[in-house]
Amino acid sequence: MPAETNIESHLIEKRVFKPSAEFKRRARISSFAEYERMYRESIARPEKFWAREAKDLVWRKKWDRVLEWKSPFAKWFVGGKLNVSENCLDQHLHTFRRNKAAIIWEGEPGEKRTLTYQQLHREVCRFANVLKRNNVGKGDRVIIYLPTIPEAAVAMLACARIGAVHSVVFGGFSAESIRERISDSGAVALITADGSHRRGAIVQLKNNVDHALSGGTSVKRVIVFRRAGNEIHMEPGRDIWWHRELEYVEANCEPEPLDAEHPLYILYTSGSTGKPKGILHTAGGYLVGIHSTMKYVFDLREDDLYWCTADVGWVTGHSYVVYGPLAAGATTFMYEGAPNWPEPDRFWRMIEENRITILYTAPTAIRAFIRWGDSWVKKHDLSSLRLLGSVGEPINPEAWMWYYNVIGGGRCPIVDTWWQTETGGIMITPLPGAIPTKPGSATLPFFGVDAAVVDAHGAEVGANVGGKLIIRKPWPSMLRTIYGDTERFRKQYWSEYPGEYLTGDGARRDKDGYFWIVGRIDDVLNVAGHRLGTSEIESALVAHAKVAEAAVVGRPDEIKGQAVVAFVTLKGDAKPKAELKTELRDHVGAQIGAIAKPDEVRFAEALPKTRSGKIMRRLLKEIATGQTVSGDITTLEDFSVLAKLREEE
Ligand code: 7RM
Repeated sequence: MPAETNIESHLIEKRVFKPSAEFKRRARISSFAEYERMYRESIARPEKFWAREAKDLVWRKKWDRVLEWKSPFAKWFVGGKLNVSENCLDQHLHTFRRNKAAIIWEGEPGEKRTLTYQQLHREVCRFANVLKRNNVGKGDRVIIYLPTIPEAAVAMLACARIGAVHSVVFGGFSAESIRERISDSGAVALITADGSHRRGAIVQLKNNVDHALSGGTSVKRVIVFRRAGNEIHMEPGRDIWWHRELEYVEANCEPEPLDAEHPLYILYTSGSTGKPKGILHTAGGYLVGIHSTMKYVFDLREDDLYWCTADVGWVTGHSYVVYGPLAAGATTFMYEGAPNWPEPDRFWRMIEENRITILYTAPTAIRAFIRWGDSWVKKHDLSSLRLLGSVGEPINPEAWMWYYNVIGGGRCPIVDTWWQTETGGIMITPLPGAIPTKPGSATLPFFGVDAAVVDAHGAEVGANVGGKLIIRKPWPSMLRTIYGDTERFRKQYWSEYPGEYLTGDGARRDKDGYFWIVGRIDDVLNVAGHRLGTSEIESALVAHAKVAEAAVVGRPDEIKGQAVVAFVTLKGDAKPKAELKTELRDHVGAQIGAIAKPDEVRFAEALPKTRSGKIMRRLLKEIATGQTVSGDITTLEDFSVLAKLREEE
């Protein structure tokens, strides 16, 4: 294959970790052979496979057809009726789970709350009645702008109960982002809090909402939960208090039976250009996909205490903090605040105190923990953990090893789960009792997922050749469209390889068929005719003892086409000296080869990231080329990072 079409790979990882006998003994899928058999069957007869999975849920009316596929439009469980909130709540009330903890929550200042399934059900019913009382009905869009508190789950489930469509906006986003999402979705109501706690300070949520709504929008009602107690303005005729409203409502609210294809939520995800895309998910297929991955990937047991550290404003918070665990009848742990508040051992303290058994977090957090030092971890007993998960970015092999040894005590399998807002649920992942893991690889596709790496013509590439990651068959939790923009939906995801879903990620498969995600296709570098993914160079840098984090981007270069620019943050005591730059260049040269050696190394105090922790390479590219930063930056977590990077130019 010519170099222009394929991404090259130079960093080959050789370590393999087999599931332990101990883990296999109790696992749902406990051998590779069993995974293979089920996978093959799920690809050969997907409708049969998914119908079986769907039977785990409660349906008010059984579907007539499992799938109707008129590419690129899929309908799953056609003719079926169900209610997502009924599946997450009511079904458990007829079982011993009635008094089981559904949510165990900790606020950043340290308050603790536990809601049993019975209690959560009651809160959701009452709040659903509050929505109804305020003229929110089936099909109406509702913006949820809340911190990661139980009320976020209550609000989401209450919408699902009456068939309203929620759109959660990250608590860290600005007034402008809220305004944009209201206008795109045509939301009639907004649910928020006075404020939220973050690193000891109060985020002025309600104040942001006031700015977003000034000048008028489609929002007629703002329901405000009192969380932080900060003083706020209440607009007469528009704003009402959550706790006051509860005084007027009953605790009975029957779940509305909804078509399987009824919209459940819209979640906005930033595009590199233009406005954010409103990814639309629908009730039936989504819940089937989420429930199935929850069960197999996390190998859930009834007595697990499961903690996914994601904010509810990210798709991971939707699928694996709220809907997945609750549909499975699990206990989901929620935490409102920052991982280093009041000190960098906050996570480990909560794991020890609550005896958390499953931890699902992001590489960005893992790299921060490494930087803060092992002593914070060592202070705590983490022996309750039995399974670890990673999501959001490629996990650098060195970070994987640290996670495995220092957090997992060499005892816990790691599930590195690849998926997207668009896919709704996990797509490529190890099954912890069945699939041997390799540090840095998301391993193999989940059941029913027909993933492939292809060249420019759509032909599958050979082992260790990079290309574009696509999904060749529809799956239940797939996005249905971009809200209000079907043309963009077609163009963005389905036009390059007609009938097949374009993920936008670059990847390769190794000789065992394992997938290695090398980053976004837009970020791939072209250095003297060699196409290099960002993740390998970054992983080589992160493997250096003094490096905490690295982001690699291309800068136009007359001779090479693109020059490699590396932005590097250092660990605690390392000094940003000129000699270290040379050392890092040579280190990459030795690890990968001369072609990948950064032409320029820049030390940074921090890298620009989204609220879910993804490095925004697009901004770094603009900085590296001396351009002004343009395009959508509404998802940037900390604007001061950008200012500092500019100063250092
Ligand atoms: C769940 C989520 C999606 C993008 C995706 C990838 C990257 C996510 C992994 C990963 C390598 C992983 N949704 N990504 N998980 N890359 N390994 N395990 O993150 O819509 O916010 O982002 O994130 O580039 O396309 S998302």
